Amino acid sequence: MRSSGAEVASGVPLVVAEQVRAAVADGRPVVALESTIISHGLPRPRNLEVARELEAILGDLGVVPATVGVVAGRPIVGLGAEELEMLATASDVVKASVRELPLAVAARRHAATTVASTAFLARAAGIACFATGGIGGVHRAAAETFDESSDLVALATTPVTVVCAGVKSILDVGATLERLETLSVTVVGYGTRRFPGFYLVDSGHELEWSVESPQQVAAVMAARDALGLRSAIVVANPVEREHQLDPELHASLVAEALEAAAEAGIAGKAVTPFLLDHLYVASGGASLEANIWAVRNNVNLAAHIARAAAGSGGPA
Ligand code: PSU
Ligand code: MN
Repeated sequence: MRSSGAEVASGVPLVVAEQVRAAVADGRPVVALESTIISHGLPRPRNLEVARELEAILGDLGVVPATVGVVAGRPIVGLGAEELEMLATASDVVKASVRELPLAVAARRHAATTVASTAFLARAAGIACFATGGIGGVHRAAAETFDESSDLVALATTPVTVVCAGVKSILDVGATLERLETLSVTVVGYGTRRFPGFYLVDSGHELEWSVESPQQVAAVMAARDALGLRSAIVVANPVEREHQLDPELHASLVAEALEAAAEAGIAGKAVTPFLLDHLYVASGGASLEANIWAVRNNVNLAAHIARAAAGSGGPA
């Protein structure tokens, strides 16, 4: 069942799955999930299994999953099983950040949404909480290429809470943290004052603030809203130590992947999928396992945050 009760803007109906619409209307917990990680970030057929598993983790915790994507030009919040399968298996799925949304909608294309476009569409559907693996940020050669993810801009202007394991470690983590500061994006460590490194527990960068419980995150969200701020809250949640990639292996893999990308002349939005795939192949699949563990961990925490924010999270 579909409802078009929300609109991105007049004329572009945002398709919100009925169970998502009802949960938002009733103030029950909902967590949004992105689809770029499914279509472009994870190898097939594991991508579809993971997409389904993430929805199941939420469901088991009493939270309504809302995976976001664009199917035949229709932006959907709460993809159905067939739509999810299509975005995971079709060969003509474009990677759509915010600026590609109008193109994908007008051309009636299938599109996977990034952190930026997922946050935008989720917020339009009234969803405040969102889980992913790692957010985009400043690429290492940004001083020459100007390559910065538009995730940063979206986080500056979209009042959602994004649970992530840091930024992708293929990026310039320090520069990304500086940009998040410039853009007034609230960043808080979950149970740590070390900014996590996506595949790693610790990126080597410090955080000034940490929280210890979902209830504390919910309190920060409430304060942000009470202050009338429109920026995102990034909850940096480290992968469990037993699931992290070996830090030494990680360092050599990333250096190798960056070299391969430069040699192959990869640029623009193809950079992230190329590097992730290179890491996957070069690590014999180990990077994939760490990636999946990080996402699971984030989805689990996002569920508890959404429950706390909805007032069903139990005692503080
Ligand atoms: N992290 C991953 N896999 C991914 C991404 C992040 O482990 O596929 C995706 C997210 O959708 C993120 C996007 O929003 O990459 C950023 O891409 P870019 O750097 O081109 O903005
Ligand atoms: Mn880019």
